[in-house]
Amino acid sequence: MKRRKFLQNASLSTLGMVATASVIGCKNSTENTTVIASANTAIQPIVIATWLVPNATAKAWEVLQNGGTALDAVEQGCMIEEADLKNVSVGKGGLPDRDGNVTLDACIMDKDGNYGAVMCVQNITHVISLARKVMEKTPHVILAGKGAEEFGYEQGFKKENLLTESSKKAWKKWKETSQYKPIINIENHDTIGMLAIDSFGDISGACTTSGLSYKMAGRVGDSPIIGSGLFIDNEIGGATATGMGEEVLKTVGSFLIVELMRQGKTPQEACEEAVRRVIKKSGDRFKDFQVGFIAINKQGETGAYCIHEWFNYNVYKQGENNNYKSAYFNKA
Ligand code: SD4
Repeated sequence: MKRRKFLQNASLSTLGMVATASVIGCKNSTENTTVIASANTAIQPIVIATWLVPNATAKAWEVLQNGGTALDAVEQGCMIEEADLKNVSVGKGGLPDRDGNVTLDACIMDKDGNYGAVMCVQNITHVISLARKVMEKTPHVILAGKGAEEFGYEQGFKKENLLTESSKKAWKKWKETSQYKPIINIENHDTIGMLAIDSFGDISGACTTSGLSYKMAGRVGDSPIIGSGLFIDNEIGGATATGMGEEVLKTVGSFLIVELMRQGKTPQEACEEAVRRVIKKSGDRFKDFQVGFIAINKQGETGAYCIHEWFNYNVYKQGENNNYKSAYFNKA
């Protein structure tokens, strides 16, 4: 539950230009959302990431402060969660599939629209870096399973057992009933999607996950799929997703958000529209799953929206690392 805590009303004054404040209990979704207004001065570096990941955004911010690129920032930020054994949805310590194997998915996208991804990778913790290697060192954009792993070892990645004792214990407990039922906002949703703008004004993004816990062997969600789990267009902005990957995939949610921003929507409006599309397609099923999006545009404005309450996200901007509760659709 620790990961679910957030700053209920973060120090908005320190954020400077704040359009609408994050106020818990507001009925109106726009009132209930923090939107950092576009700066009328030069672009400020900014990092935004899904869920409560202050250490990850702090790392990314540090990279940006040292003059690093947004690409380096999102990679290094995500690596923090991949190495964190307490995060059971990302990297080492991730919950396994129903056969007890931890399989990781990740993707990364740079300012030039280059993209690299890996899926269903076992035994390598930093799959976000492996995805970057696919992007930079191969003629391909996606490597899966054994091939991705072999490529990783060739590139010097260490072979590791990703199943920790506590994840193994949780899996054994799950096996007692073997019931596969996605649960909203519990520990099977902590995928990190991260977007950053560097001091050059360029945008990059990354997304890394162990996917849904106790998934079928071979299952791949939205996180490593371009346009679904992540999309960046350096002219417009970027978006990334968390939650039920199957539903994000069917809406190509992150690409949709970037295209909506291209048409003039704010990041907040675009996230809200994407969530509404997911809901519309799902009929009544949306009541049983969570999807959340975050987005950023070229001006450094941010947005976030989700189906159900309690999705939260971190923003590091102007030296302040804050966590916000996302506005949400389902007020029932
Ligand atoms: C997936 N979208 O594999 C991921 C899971 C997730 O927070 O976001 N968890 O479907």
